[in-house]
Amino acid sequence: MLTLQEQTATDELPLSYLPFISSIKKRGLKLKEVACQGYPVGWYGEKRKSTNRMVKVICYYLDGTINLYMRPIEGITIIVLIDQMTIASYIDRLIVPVPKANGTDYMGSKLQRSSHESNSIKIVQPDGPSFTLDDGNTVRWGDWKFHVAYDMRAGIIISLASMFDAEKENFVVAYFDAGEFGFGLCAVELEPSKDCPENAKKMPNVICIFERYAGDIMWRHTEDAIPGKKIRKVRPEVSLVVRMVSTVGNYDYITDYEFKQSGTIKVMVGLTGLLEVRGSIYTHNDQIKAEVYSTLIAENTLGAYHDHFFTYHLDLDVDGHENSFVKNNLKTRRVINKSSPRKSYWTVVSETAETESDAKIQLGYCLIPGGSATSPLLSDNDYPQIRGGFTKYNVWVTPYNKSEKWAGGLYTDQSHGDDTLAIWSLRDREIKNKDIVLWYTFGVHHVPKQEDFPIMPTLSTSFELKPTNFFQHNPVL
Ligand SMILES: [Cu+2]
Repeated sequence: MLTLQEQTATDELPLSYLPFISSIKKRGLKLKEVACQGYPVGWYGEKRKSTNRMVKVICYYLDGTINLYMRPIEGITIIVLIDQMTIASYIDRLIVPVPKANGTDYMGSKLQRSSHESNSIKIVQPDGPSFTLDDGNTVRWGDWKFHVAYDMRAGIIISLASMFDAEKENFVVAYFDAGEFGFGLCAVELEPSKDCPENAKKMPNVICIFERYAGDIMWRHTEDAIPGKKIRKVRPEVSLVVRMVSTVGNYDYITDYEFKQSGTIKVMVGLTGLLEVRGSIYTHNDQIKAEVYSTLIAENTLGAYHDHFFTYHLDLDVDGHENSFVKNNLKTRRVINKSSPRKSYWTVVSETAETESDAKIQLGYCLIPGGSATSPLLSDNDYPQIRGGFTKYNVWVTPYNKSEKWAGGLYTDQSHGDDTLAIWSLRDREIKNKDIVLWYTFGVHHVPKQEDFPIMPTLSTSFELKPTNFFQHNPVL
């Protein structure tokens, strides 16, 4: 991974590099208003296996805004060798107008307070939170108990999650992969009462835990069929959230694990921060004749189409190590003899996956509100797709293997895609009644829009792990 120290050193390198200084002068820009940022170089099919750790550096222009990402300085390609901390290649190809600073700033003092702005809101728990944190890692809340850990690459790791039931306990382990920068490494300090509500408890600096009540109903019923009685019972939907925020350059990722009283674990990722844009000669859509694979989101500013995929490593040990993966399909059954006045019914057809290839499922569009199960739009032989081969299917199941921890491979930076979930699965191993790992991938095809400029409203995607015929009754009761 790229360490923070390496990133800082890389970002400063061009500012004292003579050819770069003259490129800035040539563009009529002020050097003191320039800020640079390193990005992974990727892999595009080069045969030679590079042992050099390197990054590509892109520079931006401040001069009147704090939102540097909206003002890329185009036409310059800088490659930095990290271990040597030197500029290995420098090319100044062409001059493109730098997008305007006007209207890009997001600091409060520069913005006029709108009269429509809403009053402040507070969530209070006069008796304090109802969860406890033992040894700094074990959370107990209602019938739930789980362990929260921090990992440099994965960020939050939830393990040994169990929900007390007279007979059953439910165990879960999850990892989050962010191989080039590290989600944990990029975790940022949370701002009280804003990143997390006022009733949140913070584990040192970066993880917060809080009870969420958003005014929703978990369960209710009014019973008036019993003569002389009027019964009403309502339970508010209160859940427990474990949250971390990672800032990777321009993007901010919010990761939530939400534990519900119904036994469900909801996993959510929110994308916000600032879009990565390219400078362009275009100021109006009419001028664009060639394919730009982008939206013109402001004058001289193109927001490129791109994807975000998130893969969760769910090492589920439900009631022990030996687990199987069962696909449930809903099928229409037609009534052919005259056994019923009805013409059709529908039923559930279950099949247990024997090997890894049986368990690959393309969900297409998932109906979980706020969630998306996206399929890749790139061709299978495209290099980013080879490296991210695990995005091809939304669901994969593998037998547990200690070395198969990260869907994108142990070493992601400049990887050639030879150590991914897609490759391991080619062995088509047996997964029935085994210690299995469920991999779930979801994502978004991000088509930038004008409203993503100059700051991006949070875009959330999620999935739920919901108990199904696991508890003998609704644990809410
Ligand atoms: Cu995006």
